[in-house]
Amino acid sequence: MRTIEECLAHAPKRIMLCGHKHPDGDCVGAVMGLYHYLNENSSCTVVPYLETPIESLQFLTEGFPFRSDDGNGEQFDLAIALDASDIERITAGLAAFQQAVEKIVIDHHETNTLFGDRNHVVPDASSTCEVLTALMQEEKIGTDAAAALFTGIVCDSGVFRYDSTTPETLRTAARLIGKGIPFSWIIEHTNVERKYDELKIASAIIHDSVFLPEERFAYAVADLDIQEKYGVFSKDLGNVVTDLNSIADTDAVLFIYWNGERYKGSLRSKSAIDVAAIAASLGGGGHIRAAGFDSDLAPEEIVRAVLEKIRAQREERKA
Ligand SMILES: [Mn+2]
Repeated sequence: MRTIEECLAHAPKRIMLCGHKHPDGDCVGAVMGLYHYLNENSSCTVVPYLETPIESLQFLTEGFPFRSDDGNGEQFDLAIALDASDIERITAGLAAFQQAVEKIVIDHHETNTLFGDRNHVVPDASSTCEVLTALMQEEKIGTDAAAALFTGIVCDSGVFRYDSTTPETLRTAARLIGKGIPFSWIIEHTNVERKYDELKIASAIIHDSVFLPEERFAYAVADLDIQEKYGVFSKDLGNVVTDLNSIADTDAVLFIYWNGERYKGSLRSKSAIDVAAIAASLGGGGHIRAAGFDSDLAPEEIVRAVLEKIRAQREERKA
């Protein structure tokens, strides 16, 4: 696929867009970015499906009619799934996606299962928003679309710090900045600012974290007790793993938190360790430098399993 306009080859009248559960900046940015692009440049009815995003991303959805149900009974000529590596990852709009006449998948996850009739997956791209922008005609991108797409790129590239950032990522971001978007506000609001209570619980979790210098590894656990003590729950703990990853002399970090049903593990690495492989071995997935999984194991067992995998990767590298 070379252009978004190719998606419209069968002249759809009703289009639905969807992303994945617990939508991150790239997911919300892609769904809303494509929503604005199609709305402004086609005569189609476009319905974005998204779970309600976290507060720092709500500036992208506020005032726009997105839907969070599964869309059962809704008929669409075309469905486009964005940033979802697997159909199992779709929640909002899932039924509408499955019932659609034509299904297209646009993504950047190497692990994408290619569940569309047409699949456009670029595993080397920093973000789905980068993939999507490349498919758009620059002159047709308005400021609302540009702000959404830029948000996705900065969120998934860690503001251009991850090695998924390429010259093309920066060129794409530059073109979007050229649309006159408040780019420094977007970076600050989505990647720097934190709620006071979130910062307090993060400090407490880091205070009790464990750093193993000889393993170049650190981990922390947020069980239900600490979440209740601070009144901050799993969906607002997303930054803690980034805090852990800022510890010097670590190659990989692990943050384990109770999400109300199970423990979730969130992994980050700076170099040397492929955390996507570790997450996959524990039933999850993600990228080389950022990955996650759900687990029925106790936190100490999760730590043990992850440490074993890290050691194995080091051994393999030496061999
Ligand atoms: Mn993404």
